[in-house]
Amino acid sequence: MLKDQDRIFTNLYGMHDRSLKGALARGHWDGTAKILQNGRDWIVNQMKASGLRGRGGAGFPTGLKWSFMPKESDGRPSYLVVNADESEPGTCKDREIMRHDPHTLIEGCLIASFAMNAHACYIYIRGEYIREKEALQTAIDEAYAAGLVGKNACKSGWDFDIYLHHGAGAYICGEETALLESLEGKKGMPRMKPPFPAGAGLYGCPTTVNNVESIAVVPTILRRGPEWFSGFGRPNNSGTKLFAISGHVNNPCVVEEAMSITFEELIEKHCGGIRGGWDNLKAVIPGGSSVPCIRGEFMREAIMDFDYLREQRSGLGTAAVIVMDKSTDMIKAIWRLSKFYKHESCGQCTPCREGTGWMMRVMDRLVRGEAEVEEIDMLLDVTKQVEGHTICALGDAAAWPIQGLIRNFRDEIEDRIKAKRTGRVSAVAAE
Ligand code: L3W
Ligand code: SF4
Repeated sequence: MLKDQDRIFTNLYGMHDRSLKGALARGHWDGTAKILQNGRDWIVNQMKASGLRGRGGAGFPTGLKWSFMPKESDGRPSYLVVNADESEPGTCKDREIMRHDPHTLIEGCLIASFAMNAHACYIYIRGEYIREKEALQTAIDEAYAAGLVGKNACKSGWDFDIYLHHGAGAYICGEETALLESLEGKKGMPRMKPPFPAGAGLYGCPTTVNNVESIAVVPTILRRGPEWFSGFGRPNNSGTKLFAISGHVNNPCVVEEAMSITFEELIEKHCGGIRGGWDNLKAVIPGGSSVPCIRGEFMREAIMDFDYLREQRSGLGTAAVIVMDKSTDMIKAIWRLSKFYKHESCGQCTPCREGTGWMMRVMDRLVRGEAEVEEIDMLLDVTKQVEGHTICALGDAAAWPIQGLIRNFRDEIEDRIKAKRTGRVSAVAAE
């Protein structure tokens, strides 16, 4: 369990002054130039030693990702791009950082950019995040006025500029290469990988794309040491982590905890328990809408980290924990996600463009019980044909929740079809 003194995002609790004055009082921007003086290799090695894995959903090791960037310029500039296009249903952790602790993020941008030899950083913020954009821009302006960024940032001798780019509300622009296309002024359509952004990213230049939380934890890790950070959680799953808990808990919240905390402890300590008690828990989506659900009875002892949840055929994803009690119509819940992914598909590759439509239309019928039982396996087969056969991960994200539904709640789907056929229940209307 995380003690208060080990929290990185202290301003998420109590929400005091988020201005530069407040940030300085909380210890941000303290000795930043000295951190830079340790040099690029030192910073990258510290990040590797901390064990930080990317907080945007994929969990790719951050220090390793930074080490892919060229050490010497080949004439092309290098860039850091911060992915603040937080759009995964259930996910609202980066929003809290930008609202209440924006200077932590900006200081992280400076250090990370320096470590990767980038003089410029772009923060791509979700279109709907208006107040967060304002908070962040105010903080950026304060940092420029105080000489913390800009020419000779923090009197380190390093010139560094930071730009805020406001997106237009498309989920797909959170995919890193679609985000780069969008930044370049084009339609947000994912690129084939490889090449990865480290080789050819923004304007064809070496680029690292990192999630807001991944960058915002950097200054504290470097101040307190990688051993401190890696001391939380299990090996390969280290650090503190923001969890966004929504749904049928008594007190939904965003909270920072030690990685690998059990689900029960997370819910009891921060959310006042499950609505109606633990016996009323039906299912949990532990990592944002892209990952499959897990049945409630397997969740109580679940360890909230990348490796454990992967072993349960789900994932930590963005750590957006969606809790559903027994009042939930699981078929309808997953149908709603299918509708979302169909709407958000950019349409450039056939398995996703056609597959998301197919899946949604079958889900439409399942939700009303108007399908044949055989269609359940047919739908599963379609998800397998989409999964792994698309340009970006949106295809997988559309397939996985349905696979989780069929794996865990096939009985519910079959019961609805049978009940509809015998006229025992009226159809559940799909709105
Ligand atoms: C160089 C290599 N770089 C991988 C880099 C790559 C990327 C990172 C992870 O999707 C997931 C997705 C969502 N050389 C590299 C390399 N990289 N191999 O590492 O890459 P990847 O492909 O594993 O994942 P991704 O495309 O970044 C992210 C899932 O997260 N998700 C979250 C979605 C939504 C949000 C949000 O709203 N904030 O994140 C939840 O599960 O489905 O599977 O940087 O370039 N050999
Ligand atoms: Fe676009 Fe879907 Fe293909 Fe991704 S998988 S590139 S969202 S059509």
